[in-house]
Amino acid sequence: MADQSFLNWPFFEDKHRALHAELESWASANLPVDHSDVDQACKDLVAALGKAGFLQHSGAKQGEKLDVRSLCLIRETLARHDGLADFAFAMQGLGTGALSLFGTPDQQAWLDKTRAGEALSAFALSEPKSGSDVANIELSAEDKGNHYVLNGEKTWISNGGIANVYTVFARTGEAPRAKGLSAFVVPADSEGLEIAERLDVIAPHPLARLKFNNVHVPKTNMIGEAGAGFKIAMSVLDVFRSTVGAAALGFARRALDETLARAKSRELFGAPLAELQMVQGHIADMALDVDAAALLIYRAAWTKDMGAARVTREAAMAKLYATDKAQEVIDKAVQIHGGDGVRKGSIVESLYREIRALRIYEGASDVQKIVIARQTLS
Ligand code: COS
Repeated sequence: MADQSFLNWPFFEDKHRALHAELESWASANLPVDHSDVDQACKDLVAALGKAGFLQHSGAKQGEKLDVRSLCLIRETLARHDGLADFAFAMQGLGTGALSLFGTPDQQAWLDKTRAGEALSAFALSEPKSGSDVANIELSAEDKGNHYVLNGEKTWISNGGIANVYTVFARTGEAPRAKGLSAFVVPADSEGLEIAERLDVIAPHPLARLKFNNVHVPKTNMIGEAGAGFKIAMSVLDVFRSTVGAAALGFARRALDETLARAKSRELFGAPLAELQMVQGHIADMALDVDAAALLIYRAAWTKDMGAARVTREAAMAKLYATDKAQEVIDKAVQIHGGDGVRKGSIVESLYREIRALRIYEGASDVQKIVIARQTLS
């Protein structure tokens, strides 16, 4: 069992400790799931997480508030048990984040379904020519009076192909670059919205390139105001970037756990690995990185929950540090496992593949450095 002493840190309340205990017991009984069909596995996971009540935390209707500490605790715990379960939970939150923060009551009706596990959601921001450079979005939304017409492409869209609803960021053209974007809620069955390509990656999950061919979207589906799309996207990422760090932390804790078990049980040169000082050096580094990442993540989450208008700097620090350090922690775990560490299907081998994308999506490590530097200089 992973170290739980962090739950006594002052960032947490009793409700968080109760949530953690409930989820830990659910995850121990239900995870990991079979990953051989990731589409079906994600649909099943969303249904199960919805039924068990955990998806209630993934969104917030008017009068409610997203609790970032709960989101982080859930992602950390799920990731420790099963990366795909974390993914399924995370997408329900990211995909509806703009609705939780800026949606009208009518638009928020989607949350009833996504939080019950009856609909899947996706966040459609990236395009072939705008991954890190969000202000360069080209997908156009033309104002036609009572509706908009969307044309263009989105790519690297997680849950693409299985989502029931997409949050789509498009160019409405009020001004150049960042000030000319708007956000829309677009049902997956909208005419003209097609899955152009399914994308396969080293730790598979549902992922696709989408094409919008004259997709008609009612004006009432615009989230927030025309031209506010960039700030809406950034506000959503301010909440969810800390949770990406939390998922990385879950992977790192699992890698540390596996390493401790290995170091205590495997003998080398007539004694357990754990007695070798070089192994102890690695374990010290791993434990330190895990605790430091947890401090940054829950600092960011707590700051947001306490009412900070923006946690751009805190969230960027949490994501950057936790994901980069988790990669190092897992690499050490692989090293200490020797041949077993690179054997297909071993736990540390799958962690090694799972962690890599977290240093890229929702703002690559390099982008987080830009964000931190700008915030520090301002
Ligand atoms: N919250 C609210 N507003 C924000 C904000 C935030 N976190 N970040 C920026 N803004 C505002 C700025 O204040 C600025 O508004 P004003 O001109 O009124 O001051 C506006 O948005 C434009 O910001 P900025 O000039 O910083 O935009 P840039 O084009 O330089 O882009 C980066 C900034 C690179 C940080 C942004 O494009 C980014 O985060 N890229 C990574 C995208 C990403 O995460 N992609 C993954 C997709 S999801 S898998």
